[in-house]
Amino acid sequence: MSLRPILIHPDPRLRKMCQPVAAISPEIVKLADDMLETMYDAPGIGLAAPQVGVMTRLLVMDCVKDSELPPRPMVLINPTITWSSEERGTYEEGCLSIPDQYADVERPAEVKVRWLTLDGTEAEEHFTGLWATCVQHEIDHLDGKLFIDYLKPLRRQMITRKMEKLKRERARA
Ligand code: K2U
Ligand code: ZN
Repeated sequence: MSLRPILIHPDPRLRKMCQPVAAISPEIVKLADDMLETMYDAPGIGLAAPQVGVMTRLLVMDCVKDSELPPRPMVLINPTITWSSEERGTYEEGCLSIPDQYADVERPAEVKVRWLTLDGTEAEEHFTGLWATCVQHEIDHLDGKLFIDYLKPLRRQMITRKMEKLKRERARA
């Protein structure tokens, strides 16, 4: 397993529509492994393949936050949302590609998602709470969408300017 560098917004690779996974190859298995390690190290509760520069429809998540409970690492390949609740919920979201910026985002409170697991079987689950927020946030990444796209233009622009400054400073370091 190895840590992968996480791309920081703005980056054109974070704005691409990702391609479906065609076959579950050893490279895909290693990518999922590395993404889980990178997510836990960040730390985060979700991570999408474009965030580590791989433009494919794969995401990982583990929204178990209580350290007393066993972790629940999940790998979702070619995920699709098959149902969204009318009811909506608001959560203060962050993003590992937009460090230290948080804003309230409203989304459907519950979603049903279908995906392919690493062993090639179909799965479907009804997500609620933080899991629902996280899986929608990650699937947005696969479509080149970021949580700041739900904010007003001025707020989005301010955050983008801050990230451009951060990248300039990191480049100098
Ligand atoms: O995709 C990512 O960048 C990881 C996101 C996933 C996420 C964002 C918003 C809401 C839920 C999940 C986070 O950066 S992981 C860090 C985090 C942890 C707990 C709550 C919010 C964000
Ligand atoms: Zn994100």
